[in-house]
Amino acid sequence: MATERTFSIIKPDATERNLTGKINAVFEGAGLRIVGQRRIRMTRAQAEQFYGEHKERPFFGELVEFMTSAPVVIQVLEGENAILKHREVMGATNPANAAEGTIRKLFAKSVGENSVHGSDGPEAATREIALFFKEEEIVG
Ligand code: 3AN
Repeated sequence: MATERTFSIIKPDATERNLTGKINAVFEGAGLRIVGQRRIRMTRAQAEQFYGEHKERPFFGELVEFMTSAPVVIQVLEGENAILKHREVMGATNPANAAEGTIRKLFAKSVGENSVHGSDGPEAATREIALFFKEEEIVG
């Protein structure tokens, strides 16, 4: 299995509760290396572009409001099989369905305010990383 990179967001509900370090500890413990990281306040335009595929969903407005409501930490994670590994440690989208020990089971407040984002495949990872990071900001 090749080394992969994936895109991660520690969302407003988590940064507000000072959970960045605890979440990063889960990533690092799973063998995911944080090779790029920046704390930003996401703009409405960035959030709308990022979640463009969900534009027609009923929760789109709420999602954009939430993602711009407080700072987020954007990250590039690197490791063997990083995309799937990251999805596994995040847990199911709805914390009610998330497995024990996953980040969403431990920390998420609801299906909307669910603490973390992770790319769902290689194409999304490439697209999402390019939206927020320049290649020279990623140091592997
Ligand atoms: P995931 O983040 O697990 O890949 P997606 O891509 O289905 O999940 O959804 C993207 C984001 O949209 C979720 N992380 C969550 O914040 C929000 N979301 C998804 N489903 C709902 C819902 N039913 N109500 C409110 N927000 C939702």
